[in-house]
Amino acid sequence: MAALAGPRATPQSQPPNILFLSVDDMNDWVGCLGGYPGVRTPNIDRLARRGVLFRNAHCAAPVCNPSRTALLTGWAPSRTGIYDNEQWWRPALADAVTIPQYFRKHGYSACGAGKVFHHVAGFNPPDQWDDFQLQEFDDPWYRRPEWYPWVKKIPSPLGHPFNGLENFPGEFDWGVLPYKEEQYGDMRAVDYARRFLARKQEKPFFLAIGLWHPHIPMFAPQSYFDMYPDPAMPETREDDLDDVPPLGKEMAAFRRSEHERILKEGKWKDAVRAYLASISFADTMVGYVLSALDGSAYARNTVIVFWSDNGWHLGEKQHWHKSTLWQRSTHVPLILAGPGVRQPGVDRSQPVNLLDLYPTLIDLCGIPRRSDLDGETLLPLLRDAEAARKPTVTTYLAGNHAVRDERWRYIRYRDGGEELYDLIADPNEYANVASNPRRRTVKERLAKFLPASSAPPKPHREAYDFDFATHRWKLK
Ligand SMILES: [Ca+2]
Repeated sequence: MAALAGPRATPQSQPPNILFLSVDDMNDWVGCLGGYPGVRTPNIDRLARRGVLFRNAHCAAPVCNPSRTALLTGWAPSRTGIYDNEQWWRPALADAVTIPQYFRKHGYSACGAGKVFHHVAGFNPPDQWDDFQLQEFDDPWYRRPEWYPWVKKIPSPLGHPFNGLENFPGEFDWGVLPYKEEQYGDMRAVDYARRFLARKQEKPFFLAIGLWHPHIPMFAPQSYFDMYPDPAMPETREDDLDDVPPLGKEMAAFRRSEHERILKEGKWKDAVRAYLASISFADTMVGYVLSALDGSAYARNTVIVFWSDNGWHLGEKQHWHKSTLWQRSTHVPLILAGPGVRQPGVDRSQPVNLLDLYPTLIDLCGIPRRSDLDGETLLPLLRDAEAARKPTVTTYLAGNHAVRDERWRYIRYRDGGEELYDLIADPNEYANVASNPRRRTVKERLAKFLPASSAPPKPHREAYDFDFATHRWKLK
């Protein structure tokens, strides 16, 4: 009967599976990206050597929901009007066909665990997936029941807040939980990947494993803190915001009180250490998932995508968190490995965007292209390390954009305020040279890539009644 079988029946021509593996709020403090000398990320670094590391990758938006919505719908924030964490994308974008939905239409199964879409109730509709295991949190005692209805609240464990900061925002805690590594929430997503990859899969699969770390709260076992007994502090300048226009200052001032409190209480180094510990913890989780894949029947025929949804400030520009248009917030780790990835181990430094992943995965898996996606396939760059790329755009809130090429970052805010940085001469973006007449042509060239228009923001959550049990939204 073998002679009757079509070409797709032979193992060689099986469309590749996808392992879509993500971390949250991981900036470029990753060994292979060189953002923080001394950080320990052996598993991510190993993946970068066996695949292609994009050294100049940026998110579509510098905060969880708009970044993930853009990546998974393939549509830029300026098109969708999804700009912040308060906007449910699903009721607002009735026509969206996300990556998991599109792959299911074309013969794939789509399964996942952890944080893939934004983690609050209503952002991860169950109809996206054949199977999904919801995010398990390390701090259920802080979680608001209406946002996390699947989480069982438990009494706060002895010793919290673990950072010693009373009356600090509960989610922004850090320290060592009285748990073993196996009891951390991200291990449940790892377990899911292990079980999934050990089973016989009837269809090619899209497996999304979304790790929480190094997102706050930055909890990790003691051994990860022990890796960084006396961490070097990020470089900062007191007068860094002096040449930043008003809307940039406003973005930097978001949650400023937390920065001030961290400084006042002498906790800056502690928090840097916790972030490093959380990065290394995430790296261990990445290693577990990759080992599960390597030991499975799918090791040879699975495309691996590793990404972070946005970066993270640790006091640079007097700011913590993300939600800015600077390199700290927009620059993310991105690695592709597996079938179709040529010149492995050769880094790419052309500007790319998480929006480019949707069309890239379509091309790597040979399913029909979509003409309505805002990203651009990375296939030419995966085949030829020298392929040219256009500058790429990150948007934060309506009408504010950063355009990044191989050397420059040009920011334009909705009121016309501008910044321009030469990342080669000034990697920390200290000197805004936007008003330098000698740089006018650079600005004009990059300004051509600004979105022509900005969709009005979609409604915030308070505009809806939402029922978690049925996953239905109704505009009030
Ligand atoms: Ca995030």
